[in-house]
Amino acid sequence: MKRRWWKECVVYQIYPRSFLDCNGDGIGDLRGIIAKLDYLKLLGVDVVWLSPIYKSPGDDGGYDISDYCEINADFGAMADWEEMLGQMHDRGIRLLMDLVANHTSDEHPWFIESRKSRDNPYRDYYIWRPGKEGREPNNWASCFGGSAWQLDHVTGEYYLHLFSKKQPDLNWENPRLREEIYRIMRWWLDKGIDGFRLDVINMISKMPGFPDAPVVSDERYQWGGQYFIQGPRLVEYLREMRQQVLSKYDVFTVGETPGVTTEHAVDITHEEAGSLNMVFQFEHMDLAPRDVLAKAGKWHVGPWDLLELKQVMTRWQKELEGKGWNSFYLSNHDQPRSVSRFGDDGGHRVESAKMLATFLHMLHGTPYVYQGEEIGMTNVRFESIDDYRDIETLRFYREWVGQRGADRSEMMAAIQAKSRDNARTPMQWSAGANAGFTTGKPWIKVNPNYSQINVEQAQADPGSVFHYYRRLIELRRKHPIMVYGSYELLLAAHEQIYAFLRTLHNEQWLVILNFTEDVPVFALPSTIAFSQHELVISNYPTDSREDPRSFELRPYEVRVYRLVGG
Ligand code: TEU
Ligand code: CA
Repeated sequence: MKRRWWKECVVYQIYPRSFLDCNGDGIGDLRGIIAKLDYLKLLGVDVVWLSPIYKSPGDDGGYDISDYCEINADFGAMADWEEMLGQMHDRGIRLLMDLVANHTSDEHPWFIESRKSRDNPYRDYYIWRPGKEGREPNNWASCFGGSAWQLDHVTGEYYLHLFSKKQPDLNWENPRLREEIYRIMRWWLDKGIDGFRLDVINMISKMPGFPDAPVVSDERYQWGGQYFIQGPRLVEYLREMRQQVLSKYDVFTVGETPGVTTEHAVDITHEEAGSLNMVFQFEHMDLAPRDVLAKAGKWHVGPWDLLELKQVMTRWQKELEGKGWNSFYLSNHDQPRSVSRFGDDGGHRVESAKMLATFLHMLHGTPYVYQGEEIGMTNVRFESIDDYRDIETLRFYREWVGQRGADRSEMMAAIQAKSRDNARTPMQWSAGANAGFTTGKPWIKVNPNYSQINVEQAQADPGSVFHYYRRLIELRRKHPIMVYGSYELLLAAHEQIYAFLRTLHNEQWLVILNFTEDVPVFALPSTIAFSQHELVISNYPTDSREDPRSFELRPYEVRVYRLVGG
């Protein structure tokens, strides 16, 4: 396993719209990021993944791009971006830009041309098909609901959009289009960035013929993922991207790959034969019985099973070990806040946020921290749908409550638990007006708990989640075992404790996580022998002399022990 900087780093994701507003228009901006680079340096993160800041009509939070080489005026100008990059590099912080190459905005000049006529030179930049028997070319559903096809009256054909109808899918079968994407990648790399996060990159190859998806429900449109996830030419396209662009720069790439399997991940991230350094998998984001997932999809609300989490994470740890490389995240701009979803955002918010942070940093892979996670920010739970902004959330509500007459309170409960806006409320900097995010009217309301949960309070409190993240990041920098140690699950069948070993040479770290508010007794398997132990980190006051072989865990308690001399 070769040593690489992108294995050793900690990545911090910024959703710019909600990070910090410096010009009072209620929208986060690049100057806001510049103003907080010392904060990120203090936290200790090495890399920033910046969600899209390109020109965009904003239909899907900037993931609908109309000019890849122009900065969205909401965020500032190219000069601001260049200053931000310089200031990041001055602090030894690297920058990943978010490349959305599966689709553009329908306001991109390519699409404006493409829709003009069937023989337009840009026609084949996108995926156009005639209707079938008066309907869409096939029965695929869009990820945001409704059909994945939109009829365009100009030429009487349909275009494919796996997301919103303002996000037409690009046709990667077209080598001219692929070259355009590689040109854009080079343009940004030549400006000095350090890599890319690649949006839904495993969807760019679609099954030729666009076959209908099997009908598995009485819905009008069906999930067609088996025909566009890990499609027939994906590995070929990624190899070409590596050969044409990535191999020529010292860059770091992470592919966002919904539905990816460990087998696909090895193909994509293999140290020698792969094309990207790592991928984001989604299995731990869908911990629910298969029938619940089939019925409610991401909107399912209910308990998740720790045994399933242990199985999922252990499979990913073991099946990539020595072949590819794992990323690991618990939240991002598409997911609910991790302390609300996996911990306890009530009485044990601080303890469970620290326990989850330890889980994030102690697994074998590169950890990703999402803005606000480092101070234990929680889900927001707006009462009115009018306070939500996310297209996916609004479409869900409109279809189920508006068109199908579903129970409003039940749908609002699902939205409060799973809406992407849970992660998009403004970063909470202080207990001042609008949590110090803006002097104007924020584009989305601030979470009312900002007066208790904010950076100012966290920095002043030595026992805060923030200082705990700093310690974890510092430990990673000092101890190669956190980066390169192998992983071994312990107590596989325990329903409350997640325990595992990390081993590097003759050193072992024992990680013990209580995922509940109960007080189970931890008992170390007798097979684990050691002569000395040292308490590395814990989230409660703990007597370091206490024997780690057996003790009672407190609610959401985490302990990490260094064991030597087996
Ligand atoms: O997300 C792709 C994706 O899988 C999401 O649709 C996710 O599954 C869903 O939002 C969970 O609720 C990427 C971006 O991260 C997301 O913000 C964009 O909306 C999407 O692609 C289209 O670009
Ligand atoms: Ca602003």
